Amino acid sequence: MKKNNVVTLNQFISDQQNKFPFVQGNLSRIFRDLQLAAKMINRDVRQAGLIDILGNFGETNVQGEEQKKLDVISNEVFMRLMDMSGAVVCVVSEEDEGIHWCPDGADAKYILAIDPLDGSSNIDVNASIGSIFSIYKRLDMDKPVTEADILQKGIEQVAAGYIIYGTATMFVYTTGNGVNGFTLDDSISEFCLSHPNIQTPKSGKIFSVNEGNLNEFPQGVIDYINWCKGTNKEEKRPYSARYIGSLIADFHRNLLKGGIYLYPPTAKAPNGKLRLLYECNPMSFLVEQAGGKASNGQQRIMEIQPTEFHQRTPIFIGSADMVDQVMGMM
Ligand code: AHM
Ligand code: MG
Repeated sequence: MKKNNVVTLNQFISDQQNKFPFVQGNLSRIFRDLQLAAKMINRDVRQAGLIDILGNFGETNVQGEEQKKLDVISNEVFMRLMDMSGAVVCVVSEEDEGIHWCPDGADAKYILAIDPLDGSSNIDVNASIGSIFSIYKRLDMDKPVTEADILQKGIEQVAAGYIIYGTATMFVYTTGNGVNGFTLDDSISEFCLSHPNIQTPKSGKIFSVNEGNLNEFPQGVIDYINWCKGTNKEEKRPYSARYIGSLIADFHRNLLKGGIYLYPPTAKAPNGKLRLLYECNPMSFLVEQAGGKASNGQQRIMEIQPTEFHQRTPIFIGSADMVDQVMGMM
């Protein structure tokens, strides 16, 4: 990219599309709608401190967790835009129990999975949060969509990404051709290419985990965390502990700087906390495209066969050497 040469996300997507003339443009349409959703949610997140939309919505979602108002709003924004897009047959969301069918999408070929607002317990304390998305192709255009179309392995993802509402708002995505990051320029309301071809460092010095649960982790994970804290000048240990408790914020930092994010199984949550479809698969696609790795402790996250929409999985994700190290110790 030439200096001072501004490339907007729309321009970037249309350039990509021109490289593949057989592409019909439906994916580009979804990306335009995702961008619009991102801008609308960004506006609401930025105003959250000013207008009375902070706090609990008073309902619990299907996971038994309290919903915040902004979770509900973000979910509705995504659904509304996908309903209008005509390029998506259905949406599954962390906030909804079942499948949301898009009225104009019966003949569409794509399926969208979303976590509309992740890390929502951080809204009240003004820490970074984000939206995560993952796109699959339906299995057979001549057959009706069933659960099997949605329960595809992560390796089948066509695209995945997240929007981080941090000090700046960024749209980071992959279609299997590397990872690119775009920062929202508020003055022109456009996402502009700021992080082309993101590669995560092979190793890093940051480990991100909720250490409050340490005593409940498998012994190998406890050993790894103690190893991270041990002293070894050559290996640049002790590493730094950094944990916001907002997956996208922790992931994004580690992606750029090098590091590992761990959500191991605990006694209370033997399958970990994070959801395979809405959180782990999209983040794994991104990290692998950036040169990193993601595992559940036994296998590559993207090779897990999902059996339920809201399935959870333990996850170890980040710089390749760090994921290998914890795997070796488990
Ligand atoms: P959410 O989908 O309900 O927001 O939960 C997911 C969040 C992640 O963003 C974060 O990494 C994790 O939960 C933190 O969990 P814990 O508070 O158990 O450490
Ligand atoms: Mg979430």
